Amino acid sequence: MCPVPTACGSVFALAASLGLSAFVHADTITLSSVKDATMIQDPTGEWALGAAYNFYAGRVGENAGGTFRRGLIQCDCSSIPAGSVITIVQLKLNMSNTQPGTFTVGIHKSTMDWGEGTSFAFGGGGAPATENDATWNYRFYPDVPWPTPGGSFVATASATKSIGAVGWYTFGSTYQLVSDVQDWVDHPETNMGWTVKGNETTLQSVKRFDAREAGATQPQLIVTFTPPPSNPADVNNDGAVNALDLTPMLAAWGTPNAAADIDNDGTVDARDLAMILAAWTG
Ligand SMILES: [Ca+2]
Ligand SMILES: [Ca+2]
Ligand SMILES: [Ca+2]
Repeated sequence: MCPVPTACGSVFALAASLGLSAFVHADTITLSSVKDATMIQDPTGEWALGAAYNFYAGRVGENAGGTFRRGLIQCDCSSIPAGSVITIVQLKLNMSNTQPGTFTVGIHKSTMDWGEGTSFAFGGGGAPATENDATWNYRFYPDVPWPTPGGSFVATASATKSIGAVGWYTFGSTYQLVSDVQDWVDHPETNMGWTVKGNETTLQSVKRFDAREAGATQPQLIVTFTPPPSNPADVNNDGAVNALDLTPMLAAWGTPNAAADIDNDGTVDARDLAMILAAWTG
């Protein structure tokens, strides 16, 4: 409760004139995967699952050679406004097929870009790799190999989860998952997604997860963030204060239009126009 209402009103008006938001609010959005794939361990890196309904993480059984699978997943964070502060990050994956057994699966920040081709198979053995598929040996088949077969990622997982029976699993929020997404919002060119690494010791530890191609059960990245404070003089809210803001202001001249009433005094007039000119960014 404000003891002196007029003083508080002035503070709010001042805050508005300085471009400060009177209320800090958080937004939450759910992003889906924009590409996902499986690195299937084989000596030549010829097998892939770029367009499959699933990706895999862990070690397959002896009959399948006891080899490893590692998932790759990337979400597009560009709908989070630049300058936002990320506060909560959760990655939800639907694990849809498994042998009995509970194993730890880790989400590791990928450090190099990779591709998703059109290879398709129902099983974890994969199909012959197509152009730009990520495979065990290539980040873009058949021309660009990984420096080390099996992908490039941060050794320490950003989040881990103990995964047993089929169902939805939520990774995070952890400090490192938040840090990964903050980094991608601040430097979008560094977003290479995550490598999903399962247990690589025990036979038949492999877990099958639904990829973006699965539709409703595809990965979900849930991000809560505080957007940067908006500038009240930016009437059309496009990030700049310029002539484009004058048009809606003049159209609202003499009215109580909230967007164009920059000093919040109940009418759109010359004082609001002066504030636009003072905040002009071009
Ligand atoms: Ca895919
Ligand atoms: Ca504007
Ligand atoms: Ca006004």
